[in-house]
Amino acid sequence: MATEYDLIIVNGVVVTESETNEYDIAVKDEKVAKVAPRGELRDAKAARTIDAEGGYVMPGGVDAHVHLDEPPLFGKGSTADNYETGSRSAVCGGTTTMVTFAPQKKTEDSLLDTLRDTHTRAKDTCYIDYSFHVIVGNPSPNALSEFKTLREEGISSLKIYMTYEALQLHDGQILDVLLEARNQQITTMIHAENGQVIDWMTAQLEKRKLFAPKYHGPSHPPMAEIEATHRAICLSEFMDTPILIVHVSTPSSAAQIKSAQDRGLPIYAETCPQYLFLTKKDLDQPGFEGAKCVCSPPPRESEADCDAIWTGLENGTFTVLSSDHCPFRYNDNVTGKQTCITDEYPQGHFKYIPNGCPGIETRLALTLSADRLNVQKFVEVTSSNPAKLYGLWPRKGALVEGESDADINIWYPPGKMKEYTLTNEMLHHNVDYTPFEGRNVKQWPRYTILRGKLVWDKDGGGLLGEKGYGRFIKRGASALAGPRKQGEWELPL
Ligand code: DUC
Ligand code: ZN
Ligand code: ZN
Repeated sequence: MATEYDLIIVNGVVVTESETNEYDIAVKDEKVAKVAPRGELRDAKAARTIDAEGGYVMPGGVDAHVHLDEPPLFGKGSTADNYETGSRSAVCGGTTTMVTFAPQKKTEDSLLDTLRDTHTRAKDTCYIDYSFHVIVGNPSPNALSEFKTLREEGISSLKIYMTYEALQLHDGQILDVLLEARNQQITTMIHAENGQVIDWMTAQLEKRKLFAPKYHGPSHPPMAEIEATHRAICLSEFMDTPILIVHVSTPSSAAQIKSAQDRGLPIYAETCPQYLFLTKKDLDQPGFEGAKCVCSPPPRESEADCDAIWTGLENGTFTVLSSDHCPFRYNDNVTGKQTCITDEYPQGHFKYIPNGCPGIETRLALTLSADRLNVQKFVEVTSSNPAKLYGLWPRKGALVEGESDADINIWYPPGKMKEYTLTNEMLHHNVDYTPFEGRNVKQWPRYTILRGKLVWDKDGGGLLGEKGYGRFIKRGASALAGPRKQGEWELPL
């Protein structure tokens, strides 16, 4: 007799952002075909059955902030992971969809050329499904005119920067971008740090000959983020269009975001594991070691800051928890962290350290192992909300019969996984360190399924997926960040 289903997952505790229940799941033709009360599929025929043994069964992770195969933009080096190694690392940590960046430089006039180039880099090399946000480095009239085509090409979000010489936009340019994004229902992500404050603080530190990695922290003071967050909210309110403030690190920025949300403004926010697990201490390591944790914004002062960021996840201030995987090798003076070690600065100079940390593989396991978020909230911020926010839902981030791709993580049942200490050797990226070395891990995806195919089996061969199985996914408008009002923006007179 022909099999009815390709795969059945039995004895799991299914967790979505809206419920936790004992369900079995049947998969057919890459899709979730049935979600039924436990035992109801017992007579169904399937090519394969996986016994979840009481472990959590969740939608696969959606990581909506990932840098792969990028040129130098954030300091001197270029990213260590390409689409192959980055997506390989992702799948081994339970992430089944990623949204990476297609960066337009200031010297370039077209976003469509950037998009084409990024497609070429990703094509046939990904282990997981993917899409791109465009980074708008030059909002020229031509680039703005291309927003409409971007939407047609399935790109419904972009990122802009309020800092970095190579990318920083001034407020008039930000308004240009927000206006056109509003017209085309594109969600604008904003890196909110005041570039001039950072430059000024950097000059103060240089005058005092303070170059060590730990001075990256004071060169990016909380005030630079707080001021830029406030300005971004004001610009968004003025333009009456949604924004998403990326990688928020300070409690005061989170408080401003919450108060804007409480006023009904469409302000969304993201945080990252760096701001939950790392502090200033991690930047203040012997020798050059602190460079491993140089990212922007930097890890903040104390555990109390991390605690406030966890609270922001719990109370809904943060819509999404992304990795901001921005990988640079440590022992590498050509493209990595040590490019800043030169004849002029034999110990290195913090301002040239490429900004970014790897984390695409550790995001889910570290966050779940921390036991801070309830499991539905965990699914919401790591999978469902990124899918909703960026126009992928319910195809991704959900387990809806007939609609969702069968992207599924099955976690270890209680007591089945031995706790261990994370080391970089366990990971699958092309980076020679993890900023989370030595952290305690109590959970890891045991099985990961992508469009019905078993791509990760931790105890049965590890990586089973294949390079090139990942597909580009065209995205629609955001299901969360819709326009507040329909119609043209009206000049306030
Ligand atoms: N911003 C990012 O989004 N990623 C890495 C560096 C940065 O500043
Ligand atoms: Zn950024
Ligand atoms: Zn980033």
